[in-house]
Amino acid sequence: MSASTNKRGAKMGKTQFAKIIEKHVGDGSTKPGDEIGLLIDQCLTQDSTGTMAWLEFEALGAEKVLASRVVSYNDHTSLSFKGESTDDHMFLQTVASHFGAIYSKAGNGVCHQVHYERYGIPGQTLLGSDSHTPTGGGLGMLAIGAGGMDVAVAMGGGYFYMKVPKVMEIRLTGKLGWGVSAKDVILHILRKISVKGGVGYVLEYTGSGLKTLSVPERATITNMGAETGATSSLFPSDQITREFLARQGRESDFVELSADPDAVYDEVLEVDMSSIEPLVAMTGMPDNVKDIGEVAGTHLDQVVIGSCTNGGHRDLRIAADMLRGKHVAKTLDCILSPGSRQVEQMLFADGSAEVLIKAGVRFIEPGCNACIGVGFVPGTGHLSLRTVNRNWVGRGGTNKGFLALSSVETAVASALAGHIADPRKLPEVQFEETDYVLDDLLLLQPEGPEVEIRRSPNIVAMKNQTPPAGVLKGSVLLKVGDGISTDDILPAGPLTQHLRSNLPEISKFVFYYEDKTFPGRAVEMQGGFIIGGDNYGQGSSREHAALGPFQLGIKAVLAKTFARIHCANLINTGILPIECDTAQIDLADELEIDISNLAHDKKLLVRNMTKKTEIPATPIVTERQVEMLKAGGLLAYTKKMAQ
Ligand code: MIC
Ligand code: SF4
Repeated sequence: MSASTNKRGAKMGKTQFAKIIEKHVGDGSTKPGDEIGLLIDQCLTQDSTGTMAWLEFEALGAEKVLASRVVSYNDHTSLSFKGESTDDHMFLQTVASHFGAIYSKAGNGVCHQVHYERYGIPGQTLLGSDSHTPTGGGLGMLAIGAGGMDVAVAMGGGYFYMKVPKVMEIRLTGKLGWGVSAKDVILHILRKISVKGGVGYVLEYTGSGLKTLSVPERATITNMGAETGATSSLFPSDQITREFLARQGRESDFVELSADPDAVYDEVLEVDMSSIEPLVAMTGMPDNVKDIGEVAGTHLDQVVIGSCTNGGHRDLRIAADMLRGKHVAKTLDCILSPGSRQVEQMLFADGSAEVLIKAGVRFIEPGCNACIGVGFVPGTGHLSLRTVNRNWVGRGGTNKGFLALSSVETAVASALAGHIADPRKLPEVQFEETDYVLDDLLLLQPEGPEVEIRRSPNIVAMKNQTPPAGVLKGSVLLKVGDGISTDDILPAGPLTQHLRSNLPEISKFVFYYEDKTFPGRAVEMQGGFIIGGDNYGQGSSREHAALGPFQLGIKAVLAKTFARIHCANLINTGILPIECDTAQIDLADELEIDISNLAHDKKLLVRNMTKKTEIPATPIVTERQVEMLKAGGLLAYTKKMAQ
């Protein structure tokens, strides 16, 4: 594609996003709104979505991975509180080795952190079966989160299809003051644009403020861009990126990349970093953001520091320096888990680990741990302040305790005080860089097809995808409100983490907090419909939020609007997403939807047999997805196309 022109015919520069997709278009078009088939250079899977992704990869019949680098991570349930997870890990280790992927062992850290440290390459594409895959954008990589099936296809060398998003420029100016950090920048952006503001966009960072942000700080911002609903977030690859890669012993991976100075964006958001104050997202949604002054003094029972958002050395070293010679409040529990083993080793090498332990911090091995509700589940009515990225009710492994989100600086000041506190009131701490520890001991290189894949009885292949009936019939089994997250559809944490490879068992937890009778009723009635509200399925890439309903026989989900990854997961699984006026449908209504002429550009009619009404509806599908649905889903379709 040549440089584009504006309405008057003048040449316009290209965005960084446009430059990357032009180099990776394998099918379709690069025009916003059109469908593109993207060539994927690298893939990552993690242990809670990875078992299904690898089972799906096997079901495709490929002999080995074809993407240039594939890494299977063990991070979400690395603590293996149940033996089933250990079984899953053995499967993941052997399946990766067998098919030619690198395996990151338990204790090596969270996929996103390890990936940008050791493998990310500016200008390349990365598809990961985790919604925070865009963390890699901190390095100038186009990193996108997707469901396991899309990742399985990409691992096998297939294209990743998506609607080409628009590009929002986020122009950073100024410089962060003491006590304010990258997390506050993304909380500020979330407050401005909300958890829906990034839907249909890539967020591209530019401006004079860029030079003040290191790669790990940029990665905090791109990580939590996922909470705006954005497809991805991108920082340029500049001198700061080069230095970071050099310190990782990977300077040869450096490629300079940025938008043209005259690039034209669909939207622009100006962010003056000098004016940002410490912020806290209170319980409920990541955009429930308050100024520190509004919430300071709120009692806390727990503080959790780490995760893929704030688990880097800069953050944890600052935490140690703020805590040096002090003690966390007696009334709360303070937990810290580094994002990676590299960070962990650096904290030991520079003495920070000892400082943290002396301060009364509980130092846990690198991994997702508390962030996904594996351990450290808050007590009844408790409030936990966390440096993670999600604070939905139920997220920490319970719906009885609550989560708030902040920077590391605010979390540490609060851990010292026993309540939410302003870090700017504490003496300023200067971050000192130390050498990166380069030790890839827990990153296992593949050995090849001679490796036997070990499977336990908990690993159950999914049932076959079959073409749908011409008319979908059934009753409305559940009606939910706006903003339903994948955690609402299928909670993570202690309830289900060990069942990620067992659909018949995990599907018993679908809508667990919403309505415990739902799975039983769905099975009894042999499926039916779910009615959702706005932004249905926001949040994680958790394919299980589609696979669980598929297992229970759900035929279609009708909502006001859908979140991107979940919508794709529904279609890949064989469930039709339909947008319509859901106010006209109630629980237990009998519906009939004729899909025999399903087309991407044709409306459908939802017949409400109970109310004797007809509701015009839009199937959220592309032309290719119509074919996919007719085949029964992505696996069946990919196999059919390969014949
Ligand atoms: C999350 O943060 O919600 C998770 C757990 O990392 C998920 C993936 C999963 O459900 O395993 C995600 O973000 O995609
Ligand atoms: Fe792990 Fe939490 Fe990051 Fe998800 S958000 S990858 S659970 S650390």
